[in-house]
Amino acid sequence: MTNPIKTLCPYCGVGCGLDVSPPAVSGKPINRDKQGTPVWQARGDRAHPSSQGMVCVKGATITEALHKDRLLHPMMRESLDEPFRRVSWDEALGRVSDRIQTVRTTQGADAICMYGSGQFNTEDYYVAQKLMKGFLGTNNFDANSRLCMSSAVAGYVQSFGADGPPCCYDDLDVTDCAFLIGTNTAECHPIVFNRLRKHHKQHKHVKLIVVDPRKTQTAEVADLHLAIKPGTDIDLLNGIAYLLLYRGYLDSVFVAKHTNHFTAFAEVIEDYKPDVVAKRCGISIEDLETAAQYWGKSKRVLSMWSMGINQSSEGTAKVRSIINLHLMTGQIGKPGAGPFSLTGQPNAMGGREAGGLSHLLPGYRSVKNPQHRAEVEQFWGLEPGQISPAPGRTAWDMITGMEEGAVGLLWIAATNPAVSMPDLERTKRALLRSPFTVYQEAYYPTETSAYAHVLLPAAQWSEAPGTMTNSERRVTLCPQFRTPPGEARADWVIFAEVARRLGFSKPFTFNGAADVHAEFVQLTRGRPCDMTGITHDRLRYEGPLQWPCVQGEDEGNIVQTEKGRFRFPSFMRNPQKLSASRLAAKRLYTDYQFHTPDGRARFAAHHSRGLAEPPDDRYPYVLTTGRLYGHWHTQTRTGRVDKIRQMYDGPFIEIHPRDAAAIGIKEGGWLDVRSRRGIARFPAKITTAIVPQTVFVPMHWGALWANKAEANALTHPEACPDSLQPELKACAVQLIPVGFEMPAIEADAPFENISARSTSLSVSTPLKK
Ligand SMILES: Nc1nc2c(c(=O)[nH]1)N[C@H]1C(S)=C(S)[C@@H](COP(=O)(O)OP(=O)(O)OC[C@H]3O[C@@H](n4cnc5c(=O)[nH]c(N)nc54)[C@H](O)[C@@H]3O)O[C@H]1N2
Ligand SMILES: Nc1nc2c(c(=O)[nH]1)N[C@H]1C(S)=C(S)[C@@H](COP(=O)(O)OP(=O)(O)OC[C@H]3O[C@@H](n4cnc5c(=O)[nH]c(N)nc54)[C@H](O)[C@@H]3O)O[C@H]1N2
Ligand code: SF4
Ligand SMILES: [Mo]
Repeated sequence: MTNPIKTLCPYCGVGCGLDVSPPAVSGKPINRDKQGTPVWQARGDRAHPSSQGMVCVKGATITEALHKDRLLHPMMRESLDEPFRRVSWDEALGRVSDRIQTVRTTQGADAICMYGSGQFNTEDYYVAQKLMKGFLGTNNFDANSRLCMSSAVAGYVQSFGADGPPCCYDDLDVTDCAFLIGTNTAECHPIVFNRLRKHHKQHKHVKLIVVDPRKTQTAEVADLHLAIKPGTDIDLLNGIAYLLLYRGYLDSVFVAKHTNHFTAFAEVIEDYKPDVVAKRCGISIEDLETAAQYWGKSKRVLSMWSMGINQSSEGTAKVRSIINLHLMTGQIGKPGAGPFSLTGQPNAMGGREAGGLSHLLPGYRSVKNPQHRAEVEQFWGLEPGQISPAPGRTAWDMITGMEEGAVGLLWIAATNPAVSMPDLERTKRALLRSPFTVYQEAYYPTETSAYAHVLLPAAQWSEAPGTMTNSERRVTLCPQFRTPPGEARADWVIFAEVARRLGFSKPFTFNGAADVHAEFVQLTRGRPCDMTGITHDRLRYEGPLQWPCVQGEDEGNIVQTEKGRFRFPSFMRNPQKLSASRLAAKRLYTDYQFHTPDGRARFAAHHSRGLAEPPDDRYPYVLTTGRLYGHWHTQTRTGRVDKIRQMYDGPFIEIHPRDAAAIGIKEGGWLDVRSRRGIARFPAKITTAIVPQTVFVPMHWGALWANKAEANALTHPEACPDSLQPELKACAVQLIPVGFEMPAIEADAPFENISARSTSLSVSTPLKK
């Protein structure tokens, strides 16, 4: 029997290790999906330090989605109302590079935009940055991480002087108090939650606090669930800070030695007395006191957060307010403690390392910093001044850019903006105005393919090698173990080929993904995310590695045996040295030296500003949106897995019984949900799991999977001024009951003839301009 192949689950940022085996393993029946197609089998990898053999339903079923409805060949059309025709790679890439040249000369490089994804490998991210920011000289590269992690990035940078979650998953096993705010960890980061829950169950003293307007599966097992009103997180956090200060839990030595700006912060929290805070948040004073007590009395406090914090018009301030609590109690840089942002996508972290947002450069650098630009220009062999000092367009700025006619070419890869962007009607209208859209995808169709002029088939996970970094800064190699279907190619290979066609031949000639990686890590040398000690080979033989991992300090000395275990080879150097340096990589800031000029962390003094679009008489309810355990985003993969599809009947809206009675809606009755921007329809799910005056809809059902059930038809693009991350978690809506039958609605024009579950490449996507 052959050994299983070790890789990483390509769904969420937990980054679980997978053991995958071919469909046919000798002595066993061939593994097939329900349709009878032989498929690889995925299991948890016990040797992976992050997940220790565990997986959730998404990871366990990933192989069933890989072969269905794939985009197999490049396709092209002159205008969006024509059908696609199959073309060769040569024709497609010739067309793309010609168009780039034309736009550069007629409109300038800043009329070119690329919108990428936390589902890229680090190698894909890197080559895209080199092409866009380096050789084309425009910073118009942004990723869907703008909708996801950018508030966490901005918060870390402002408070600590650099990005990078300081904690690790081993902290889950040793903390005394877990403070989960704006995260439905049980459904969205299940294996992180499993580890935490096991520890929580085993140790009576361990407290679990959950802050969420919904009683999620995460909140159900909490010792304390604070069901705050949406948008009152800063009130709560400042309220807890007030109590910590006045109940004697301040670590004044830590504050004096390792922080700045405490006085300004202390002045702000004076306004957050318990009675005021309890009222604003809609919780009891006792619960607020309990939260502060749990925090203050625990030796080790680990806070975790995700989209309930980041997706907010005050997202960065929320992140910094969480960090404030850690700084005032000295809860950082030690086991079981620290502010831990849970990353959404499998390689959102790698994206940050490679500079994959429109204000970043590789190696945790910033386009605004002249020295950073000079370092990268020199490394890439560019003329000084070639990298623009101005941050490029964010995802939403690309939409407004198309509205203004300022975008000549939009290149979308590994994301499905026709479902996931805010204010979807506006987004779709803008996409219709794009004069030339390239869409690089693994599947066909997706909702976004209707807006493309050129479709480029991408090899996805399992079909091309690359690396990904998970939430605890651990890099795992994802080897290729399947042949890409049709003519699909790796994303970075496509970027590099276009670059060469544009005349940048030598800088974009790579000898494989390992070569791209080796070049990229040189740009992390001496940076907070130093990965110069990591190579594809080392990951292959030694297994996943956390950064910082500095070349020379720790070259690695473990190999894998046939049994998949690890042992020290005979030529081993000092194992103590290895473990010391690997140990040092587990947690950041153990020496309390932060990446600010004076080494001190910074307190932030922020008042609560509340929601960007608060409810009013016309739109009296707050709509919040989010995820379900089984589905992944826009369902391109999970919608094609039988087991997962059977878990959910379809989209729905959660509403409190009191509100349901007030508007006269019964369980299963249809509700028209209207915001200032759009309309969607859902059957009602009446539940006390949501606070009154608030409703919840899942984000997973785009136009291909349901009729008018798009969460983002309703949301708005108002964003945090620091992170520019839109407030996808809240908008004001009205609710209108429309009976028990799904009301007849006008078909969504681009998809009249497409059923997502039975498609072939001959399907055209007629679209009226
Ligand atoms: N099953 C599954 N897992 C996933 C994903 C998936 O699609 N499916 N996607 C991955 C990605 S990319 C991401 S970003 C993560 C997201 O992971 P999470 O952030 O955990 O998921 P969400 O459901 O988007 O939102 C979390 C919670 O925020 C709450 N919330 C809403 N408004 C507020 C508020 O004002 N304050 C507070 N405190 N909470 C609020 C919501 O009620 C919701 O329960 O999940 C990752 N994991
Ligand atoms: N209302 C609302 N909207 C939201 C959110 C929310 O909470 N509420 N969350 C936001 C967040 S946090 C996120 S991360 C986004 C996610 O939103 P999207 O990024 O739009 O969602 P996905 O379905 O993950 O899209 C990824 C696409 O990449 C394709 N793909 C997979 N692998 C590869 C590959 O290797 N190469 C290429 N080229 N393509 C590949 C998949 O087929 C899929 O179509 O949604 C955002 N939108
Ligand atoms: S928890 Fe995340 S990384 Fe782990 S198996 Fe599930 S989806 Fe994959
Ligand atoms: Mo995300």
